[in-house]
Amino acid sequence: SIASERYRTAYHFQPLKNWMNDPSGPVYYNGIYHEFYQHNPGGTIGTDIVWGHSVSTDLVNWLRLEPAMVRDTPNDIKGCWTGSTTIINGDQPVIIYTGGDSQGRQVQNIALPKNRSDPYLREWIKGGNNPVLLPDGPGMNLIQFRDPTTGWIGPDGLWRIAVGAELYGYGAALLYKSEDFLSWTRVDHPLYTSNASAMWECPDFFPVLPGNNGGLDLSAAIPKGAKHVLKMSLDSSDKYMIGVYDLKRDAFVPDIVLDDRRLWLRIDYGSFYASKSFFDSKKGRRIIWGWSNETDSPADDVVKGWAGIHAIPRTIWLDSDGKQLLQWPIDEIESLRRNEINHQELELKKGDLFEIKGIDTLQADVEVDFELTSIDSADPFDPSWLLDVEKHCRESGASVQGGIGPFGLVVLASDNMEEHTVVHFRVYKSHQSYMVLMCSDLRRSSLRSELYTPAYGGFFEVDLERESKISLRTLIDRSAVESFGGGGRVCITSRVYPVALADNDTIHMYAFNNGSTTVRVPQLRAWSMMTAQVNVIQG
Ligand code: DQQ
Repeated sequence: SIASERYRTAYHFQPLKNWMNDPSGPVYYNGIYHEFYQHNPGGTIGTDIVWGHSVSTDLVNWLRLEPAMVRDTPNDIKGCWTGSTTIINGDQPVIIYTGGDSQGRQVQNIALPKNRSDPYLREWIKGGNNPVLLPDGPGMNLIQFRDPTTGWIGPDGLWRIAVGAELYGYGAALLYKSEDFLSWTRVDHPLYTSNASAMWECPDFFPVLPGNNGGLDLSAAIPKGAKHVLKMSLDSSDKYMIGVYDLKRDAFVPDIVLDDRRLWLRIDYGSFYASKSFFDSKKGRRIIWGWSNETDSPADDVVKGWAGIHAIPRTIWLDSDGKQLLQWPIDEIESLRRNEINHQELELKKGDLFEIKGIDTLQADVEVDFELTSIDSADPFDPSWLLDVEKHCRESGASVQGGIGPFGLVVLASDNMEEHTVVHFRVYKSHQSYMVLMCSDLRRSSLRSELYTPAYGGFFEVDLERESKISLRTLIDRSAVESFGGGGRVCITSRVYPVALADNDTIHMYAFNNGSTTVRVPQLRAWSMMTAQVNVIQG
């Protein structure tokens, strides 16, 4: 139906139609960015998965190619699942991916481009010696063994990869070694395992430098002061640990071990899963992609004819204190900005609602700084909130007045506010510092039923004596609301389906404050966002 087409995103990555889930094997090679994706070309549900393939020169506009791999061997007949691309011997791209084999096992397979001089690397040939890895060895589970990482070279000159698995029933990143990337042996210990959870999907392992947003190549020598990040997907969220890669033990050693996985840091606190990063040698940065699932019903997806988007690619790096990752939408996305509006020195007193006019409220990019006029009335922080931040967001929504906050943005709001999505902050005083709560509250986002409408939330720490501004950037793209708080300390991707949007009603956007402390807005900038060429039929 025409109405539901209005939910289709205009500048987030998605296929022309049908189902998409994980990003797989992103890579920059000879001037071209490749984005492969878990894709069901025949319908809007997540079955019969092949590797969809698109290429780009700017990570914004994408050209749709034929699938790079389909289910056509006994080693992947049940699905060509998630994997990674590695460039070996300086110039040879190799995909390693999971196949669901004819015996129902999960195995790892290899594929190589048929013709490296085809700039788009359209055709991929599966290795004659597939599968290169079987789920055998002590403690393994035949159906919990998948999503190999990009390879890296160890000090002994051998290749390594990690594979997500359940080892003796616990979440693990298994470690494998190879001389030629074709024949692999399992190292006698995992890269890392934790008995705080079961299966880890889509592990990702990469080096980062504190305070330096330049990315590091996985296979380069590890610079002094570098840390390593281990990311794993579980409980419908992407969690990560920061630590060091101990080369002697060939193992990841986290800085902090938290037995309760609810306390693990998250890449994104919203609808965001199965992310994968890659080193962009063109611009010397690390970029992370994640999948954002629909939160309407499978029947809605059939009507829409599509399901699943990828979040905006983000540069990812380590905060200067070494304690958490920061993420920011890649600069290229700013090429879609039009009609800048700019407000300066606004003041938001308790109860103020300031309408942001003059831009396309369905496709927008908003950057706003909130400056606190005082920090005296911050309410006390309760560490138990960290165990269930969504519950805390539900109990302290935009209408619940606090000492500092809630303040933030109201987006995709209908005329009478019957429908609206709120992205807001609250500031709390903890022992040594201040804790900022960021929520993306979808409970009033739509009048429709059968939607998943949580109040997502995450906390970050700020040194308010040093930095009295809290920034918010929100990218609005029809059914996607993707927000970056505190310069990318907390990211929340949300999916919303307002009736007013489908009905072509006027949609509003506001900045607001509902806390007792006045908040200044030294600067608020917003833009309309153009529609990108994303896998549409060219012409
Ligand atoms: N999706 C893939 C798996 C992976 C899961 C299958 C994560 O390889 O574990 O499409 O969303």
